[in-house]
Amino acid sequence: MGTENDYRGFYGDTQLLYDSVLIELVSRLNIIRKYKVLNNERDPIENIKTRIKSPGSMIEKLKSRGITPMAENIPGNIMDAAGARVICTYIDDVYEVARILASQKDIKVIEVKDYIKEPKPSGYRSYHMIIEVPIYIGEECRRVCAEVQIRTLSMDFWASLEHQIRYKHDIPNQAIIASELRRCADEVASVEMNFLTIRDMIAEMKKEADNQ
Ligand code: 0O2
Repeated sequence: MGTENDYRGFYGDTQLLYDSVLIELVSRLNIIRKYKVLNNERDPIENIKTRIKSPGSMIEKLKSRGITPMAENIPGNIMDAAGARVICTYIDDVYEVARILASQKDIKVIEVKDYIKEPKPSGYRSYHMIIEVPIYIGEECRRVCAEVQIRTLSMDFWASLEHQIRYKHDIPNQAIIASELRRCADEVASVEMNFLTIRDMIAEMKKEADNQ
């Protein structure tokens, strides 16, 4: 984790682009929440986190692509310098938030990776979008890319723990741990489906009771 000065030192003027695109994204997501609640629907979002890729990770990423690790080489080459993680309550909320964002006419969807339909070999589940968003820097309109990771509480629970464990390199038998983590991912996904079924059962019971 770099300090604010590390970020400023590395990102220079591009930092304003990434700070701004994240402000814009969070604002659009919060408007989705308000609009849902005003329409007597559930707020689909539990919380939103944002980050600008750490200078260390960004330098590694640029080098791995054979690009000189300088801030001016980021826009146009790297699309996940700015990232928002949107934690939703249920799986259907994930797809609803993604659908609404993609439907906004001035947003261009560059890439979608649906690791919910096709989880990663690690067991990781999440819906990833790279989108291009217009932002105004003073009078000038710039189109800036950002990565949006949308996932449920349970997907985030698994990913956060797995991320912590994965960075402990003194694990003697990686294969066993990887297989255990995949098993946990399957169990978490199954519990999540049970919650969804219970939610739908309650809604059905309520509808029947209201009709009587
Ligand atoms: P950071 O900065 O810590 O978020 P690409 O970015 O396209 O070159 P890749 O791997 O194809 O590389 O991108 P992908 O699959 O969209 O995933 C990128 C991000 O997803 C990662 O960011 C993680 O945040 C998350 N992620 C992907 N796989 C896993 C996983 O197995 N476990 C967990 N916990 N998270 C995962 P970075 O790159 O790590 O950087």
